[in-house]
Amino acid sequence: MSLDTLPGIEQHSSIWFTVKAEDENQNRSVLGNSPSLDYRLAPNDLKATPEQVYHVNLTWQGRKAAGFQHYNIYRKAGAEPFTMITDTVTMGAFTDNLYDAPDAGYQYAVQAVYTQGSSDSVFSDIVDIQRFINLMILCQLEDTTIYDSITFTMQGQDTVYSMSFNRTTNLTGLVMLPAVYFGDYVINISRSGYQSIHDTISVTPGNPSWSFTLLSLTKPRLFSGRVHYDNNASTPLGNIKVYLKNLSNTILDSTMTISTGDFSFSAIPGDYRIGFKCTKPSGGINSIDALLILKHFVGIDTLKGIKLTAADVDGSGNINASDALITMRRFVGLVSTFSVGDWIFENPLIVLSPDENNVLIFKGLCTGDVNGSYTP
Ligand SMILES: [Ca+2]
Ligand SMILES: [Ca+2]
Repeated sequence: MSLDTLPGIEQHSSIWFTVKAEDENQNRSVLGNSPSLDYRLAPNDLKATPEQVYHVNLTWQGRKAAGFQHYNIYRKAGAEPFTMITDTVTMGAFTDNLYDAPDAGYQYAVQAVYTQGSSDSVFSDIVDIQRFINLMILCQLEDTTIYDSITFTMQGQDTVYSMSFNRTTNLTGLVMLPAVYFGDYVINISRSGYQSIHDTISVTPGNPSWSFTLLSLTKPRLFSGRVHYDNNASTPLGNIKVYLKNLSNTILDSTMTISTGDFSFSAIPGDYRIGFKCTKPSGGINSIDALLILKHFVGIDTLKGIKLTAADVDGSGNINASDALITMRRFVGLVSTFSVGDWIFENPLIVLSPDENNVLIFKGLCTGDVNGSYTP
């Protein structure tokens, strides 16, 4: 029989039993001896529900019998034994905070404590708490197998754990980070002489290992370019001289374009400018160019880019009727040169980085040929 089903049992803390025998003629014996037991009603229906990352909500049915004092609540993580986490709860609910506890399968037990002793325990299902992963991050350096002295920082973007890590690698380049909370992290990896990595990574349950390679800033890289005339056909400008310059305009290297207008330099990453020298004859200058320059001056039309530069044939720094007039005079042969020279080229800032190998395109144009009518 189940004591819990006896009517009114909850008001009692002890129960006595006695036996009286009865035969088929309904003759009854005297009462037998009368043993008793302490009755300590146990809680039941314990439910454990994870909530908001690191909480577990516990609820149970508290059928308190007489003499009830409080509940004892126990917790076990994985294969560890149960340990008591509180003995002050008197209602049928409790929220456990696992913020600082490791990931594990957690199980709970609750027992009611009475003046005469404790009830049996009721157990919850196991609640799996998974928030962290052990990360292994390999930081490598280009062109070597010794990866020491790399600075690695990682900053969590969440507001739950907001973890941050700061490490310097040894020869292996390995950064081992235990118990990293799942989420997005900003990472910075740097070492003197190498291009820093600034990135965001998402730490997820399936991604325990990452690797990054810092590229050398002292290793020469191939820089490729192509130069063409700024006409509709984009005519390649072959056999013209190309200079690699630093930002102080010092020539560092020079080469010649091939027939396709292509050229290349090998240089360490940094900021550069490219200069061109073209000895091809000028061409394409006529009255249409002079008119376009005049239209630009009066605001009817607008020249852009290198064509705008090509319109300032007197090098005054602005474009006006004087440029149009000089262009016309050149066309009709009254002058044979421009003070600024016959050729102009684009001259953008070149940022040579270790990880980009794009072919940069440059345009050239004859001074005064603002409609790009020439085919050199
Ligand atoms: Ca001018
Ligand atoms: Ca022209």
